Amino acid sequence: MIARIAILFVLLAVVTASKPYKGYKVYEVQQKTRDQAEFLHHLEQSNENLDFWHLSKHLDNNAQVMVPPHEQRSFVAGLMRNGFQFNVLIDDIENTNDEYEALAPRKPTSAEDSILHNYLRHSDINQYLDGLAERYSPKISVEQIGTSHEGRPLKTITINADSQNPIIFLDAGIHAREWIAPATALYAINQLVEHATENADVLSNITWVILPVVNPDGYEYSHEHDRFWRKTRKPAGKCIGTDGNRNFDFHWGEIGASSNACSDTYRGDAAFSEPETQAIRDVLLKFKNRCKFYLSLHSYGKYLLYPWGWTSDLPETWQTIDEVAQAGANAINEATGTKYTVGSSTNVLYAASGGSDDWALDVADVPITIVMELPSGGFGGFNPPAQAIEESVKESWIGIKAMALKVSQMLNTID
Ligand code: 0X9
Ligand code: ZN
Repeated sequence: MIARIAILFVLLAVVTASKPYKGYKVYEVQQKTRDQAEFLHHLEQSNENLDFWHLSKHLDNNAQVMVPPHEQRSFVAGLMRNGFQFNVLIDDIENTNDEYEALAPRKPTSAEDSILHNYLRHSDINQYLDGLAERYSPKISVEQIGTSHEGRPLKTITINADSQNPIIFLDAGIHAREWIAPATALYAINQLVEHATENADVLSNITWVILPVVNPDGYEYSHEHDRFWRKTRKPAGKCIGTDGNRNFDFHWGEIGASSNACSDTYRGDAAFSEPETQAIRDVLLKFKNRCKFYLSLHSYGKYLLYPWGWTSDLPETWQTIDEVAQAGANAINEATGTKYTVGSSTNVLYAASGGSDDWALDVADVPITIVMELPSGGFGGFNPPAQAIEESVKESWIGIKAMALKVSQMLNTID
């Protein structure tokens, strides 16, 4: 009996423990030639154990790769054989996790304080939305637009719910580990609802619909079990999860989207196989013709990206989209000096098909669709430490607001 209880405890510990990252290193790799860029691209596609935190096809734009201990020798040997210059950016990820935890956030004094200094959990985020809807009804409303695989409610907040304005749809957190994205969406909500007078210029003729956490199962999993989890959590073959941003039904399963269920960029068993991507599909189709701007928040890299992600060709209307993205980049640059790179995702980053931005432009007829890759974290990586959330979200909001303003000024000319 005692033995059985002991086994149960061991099993429970294994099931609930966080994934250890002892000895995992992050390498920064310089790509100087086309051949070197090709080599890295091939590695990314072929070795699911290597986690490319950052990879751009542009020469001189360094790649950042997290490598588990058992792969490090062969990874380094491959780099040396191919004449790469590289350095170790993070020597042991586990230590940075400890450093993060040591920087424990202080006790929040209000909801706003909490948003600025903590990565809120999904239930707290939904509670914040529900509270706003109660306080500010009928201007503010909260709808459940779907349910995640594990049963979490996918809630949008609508700001100016009592008017029929053109819509800006903002989402965040399709990739679980990019916590700064939901934090930024929450700050946008806070500004638009609780500081409406200061933001009147982007509220006078626009209705905002915001989904702050697209992938709550993955988000919670990245808090509880594996800090670098990216995908959804629905089992797929012998592995778990689909990359939501490869799961949309537009050139689904083509370039840059893996058919291997264990890959971090798994496209899914079929287009829209995930309840989370279905929810975005349904809400954007419901607002077809009314939604004028779809902005999807990711991290990291300081990019403002627009379609196409499936080809290096540009959409016919790319100049209009570019104008909006440039307005965001310029506003941020003027305010803080931070420089964003603007362009089509295939041309400035890499080709990846099945993305929500491409689908929204082509199928849901949203005239302006942009992916904002927010800045990276303090130690390099996806998220700033909690202490730096405030600075990050405030800077990003300047760019989001400038893009919204540009769209609101264009409403007569875009359709
Ligand atoms: O690869 C992605 O899904 C995005 N980058 S991330 O590092 N956050 O994963 C970029 C998506 C750009 N859009 C398309 N490729 N459609
Ligand atoms: Zn992402």
